Amino acid sequence: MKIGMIGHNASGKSVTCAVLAALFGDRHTIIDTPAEQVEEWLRPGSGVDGLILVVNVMDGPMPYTRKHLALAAEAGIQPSAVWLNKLDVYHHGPELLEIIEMETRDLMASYKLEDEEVPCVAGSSLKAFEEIQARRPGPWTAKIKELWEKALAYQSAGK
Ligand SMILES: Nc1nc2c(ncn2[C@@H]2O[C@H](COP(=O)(O)OP(=O)(O)OP(=O)(O)O)[C@@H](O)[C@H]2O)c(=O)[nH]1
Ligand SMILES: [Mg+2]
Repeated sequence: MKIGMIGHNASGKSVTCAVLAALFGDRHTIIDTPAEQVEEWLRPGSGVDGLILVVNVMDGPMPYTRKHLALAAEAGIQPSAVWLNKLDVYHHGPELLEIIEMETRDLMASYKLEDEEVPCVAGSSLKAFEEIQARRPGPWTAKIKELWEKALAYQSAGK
């Protein structure tokens, strides 16, 4: 499976990619570029099977979130999952988290991408990275595994 990382600058694509590569990289290829370079590979006929959209929970959707979803829609590639990242530094209530999720889904819908059924998981790639480095996978690693499993399940359901 060839999966691309999309999302605004500094949302955590590269850290997320590092964690996913450490956990699942033996069986899958993950494409990660700086936000500005996503348009170089997110094109029709790119051979990318799926996308993981990373959103920083402290910011919500940002300009490159929008731009990458527009590119995804043009390329006809549906995001396979949304990762609400940096939950470790998020100290607001669950209501605000729901609003960020809703805003992200609304944005996908505005580009005529599927929105309601797309799995959305909140967690922290940096914390997962630290757990893996320390060889002590824990709750943060479990969250990113959940993201990946849900993304693959959504994709294999033929979305
Ligand atoms: N607190 C916290 N920081 C994080 C987390 N994930 C990433 N970061 C930090 O956020 C910054 C940006 O992370 P990157 O992974 O480089 O972001 P990116 O989306 O690849 O950014 P571009 O390549 O510029 O588009 C780095 O300083 C990371 O260490 C997280 O879960 N929690
Ligand atoms: Mg990066």
